[in-house]
Amino acid sequence: MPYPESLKKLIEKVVATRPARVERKKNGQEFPPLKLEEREPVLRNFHPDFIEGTRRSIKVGPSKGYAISNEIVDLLEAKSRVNPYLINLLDPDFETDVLIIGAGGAGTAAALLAAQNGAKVTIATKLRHGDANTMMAEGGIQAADKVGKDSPYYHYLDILGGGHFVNDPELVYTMVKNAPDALRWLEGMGTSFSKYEDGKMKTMHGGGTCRKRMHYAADITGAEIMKTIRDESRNHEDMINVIEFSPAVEIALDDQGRCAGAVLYNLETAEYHFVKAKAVIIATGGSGRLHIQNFMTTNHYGATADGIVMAYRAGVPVSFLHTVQYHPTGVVFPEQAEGILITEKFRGAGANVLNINGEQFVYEREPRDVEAACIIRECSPEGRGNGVPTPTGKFGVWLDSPMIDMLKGEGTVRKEFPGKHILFRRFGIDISTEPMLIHPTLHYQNGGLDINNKCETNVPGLYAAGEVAGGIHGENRLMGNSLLDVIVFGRIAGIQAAEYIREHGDSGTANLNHVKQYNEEVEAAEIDVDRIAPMILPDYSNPEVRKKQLTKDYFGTLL
Ligand code: MEZ
Repeated sequence: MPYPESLKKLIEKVVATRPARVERKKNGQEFPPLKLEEREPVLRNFHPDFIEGTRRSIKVGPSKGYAISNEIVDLLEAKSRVNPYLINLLDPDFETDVLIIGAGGAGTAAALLAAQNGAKVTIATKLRHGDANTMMAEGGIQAADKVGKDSPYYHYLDILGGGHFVNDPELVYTMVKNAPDALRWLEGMGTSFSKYEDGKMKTMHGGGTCRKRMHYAADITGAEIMKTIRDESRNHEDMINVIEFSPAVEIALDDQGRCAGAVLYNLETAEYHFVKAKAVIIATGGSGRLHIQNFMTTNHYGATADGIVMAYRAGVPVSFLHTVQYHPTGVVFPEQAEGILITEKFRGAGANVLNINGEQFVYEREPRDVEAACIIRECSPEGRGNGVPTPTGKFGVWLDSPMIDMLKGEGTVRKEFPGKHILFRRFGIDISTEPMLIHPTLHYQNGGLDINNKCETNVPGLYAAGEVAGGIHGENRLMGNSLLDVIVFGRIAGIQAAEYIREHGDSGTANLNHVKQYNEEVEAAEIDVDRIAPMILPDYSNPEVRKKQLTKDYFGTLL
């Protein structure tokens, strides 16, 4: 749907202020970033993490007492999908060395390295291989690879600053140190990064970075990386077997408390299967599809926190889940594309963020949580009330993409942002001449399962990598560090799981005793036990229709 007349009228205000804003930028006169002491009150008053009543303490399990989003607690305080007394684990349907749960960036990188280190791998995935947030990541991957101009030291400091200095320093150190190598690994396998004519990789700034170290493949970096590593895993079919449409629903342990495999649910046949494994890597990604606080999301349909639920029941604590990342720029109009990510790279390339009067109100490269809070403040009636109303009564602000062509030459938007240019063109909007209407959108699970820098959890033989793990990004992740995280820690998890197997051999007889105990703990805590988890897929059906579908009459009308 193109912009209606009401929005076209408001765009005139953006056009009116544009020449002066472009001129200021060309002269290096940036809108002033907030001082550290100015950030805090905006976050406290406008970031969704701080809204009263949106978190509660978990009543059961290893992180009992920890207050996190209600939507995640609902899943942790739920019963298993399977009856642990009825599932037979003595006769496995599949056996493997390493079972990897999740087939996005972290899972696939882990598979490649586990196989390279001699392990037979089975990947079990909810949807298809590559249906994951990695595929949807746009803007880039950070790596301090410019000797003399940048160093992992500066990258480390940026990450700590962005994460409010509470990140796990060992994990941050491991990630930045391995970043240049991870980039070389991807390039060596054929990932096609954007380059200058002389072959040097293009790099950009992201919010909160002191150096240009964001490497990218136009605005489809995640898809390019995912395609490369998925293809590479297909080249090793003798070592890597992929089971699609089969999400894991419970981890199995052996009599010594070691990880021994997982129960899968076949979405096509509705049957349960047991995969016996010597080690398991959880790489199930995040939880955007829980729509925390009813936010729209950038995430793929399978992002429902399944890995957290399963590992938590098996005894793995969680941390940093009290913060959630809302990406500052998600589509708010046209509504058909609601929530879809508009990469931070637009702001890195110079696009201003503007209110209903066409005025800039925030420096465009604040760390994500600060940028998102400033946009919410601008839109909200309790804040400044300067949001742009959409035809259905939502609010957003403008992201002035046409500035980029004025700053960097005509055709830049089309060339550097082909994904978004095509998307908006489908709706009759040309983002090289018209701004985009945006609002913060639920993007990333900052926290997750506790791991160390070998991706080990506290359960022997159970590893976690990627968005499902917590600690690396502290309370706020910076752009380009999630693609890096999945590659660096995916690779480490693969290597470590293969090594664990060499040392420990086969797992013992598998059981679901921990699930029985967890169900009992949930009952003892007198929690309303109607809910079951993992969720597997979000349910967008109308609740009224859903209720009706359960009645005999409804089936009568269909027959
Ligand atoms: O790391 C991200 O989340 C990222 C690169 C997103 C984006 O804005 O493109």
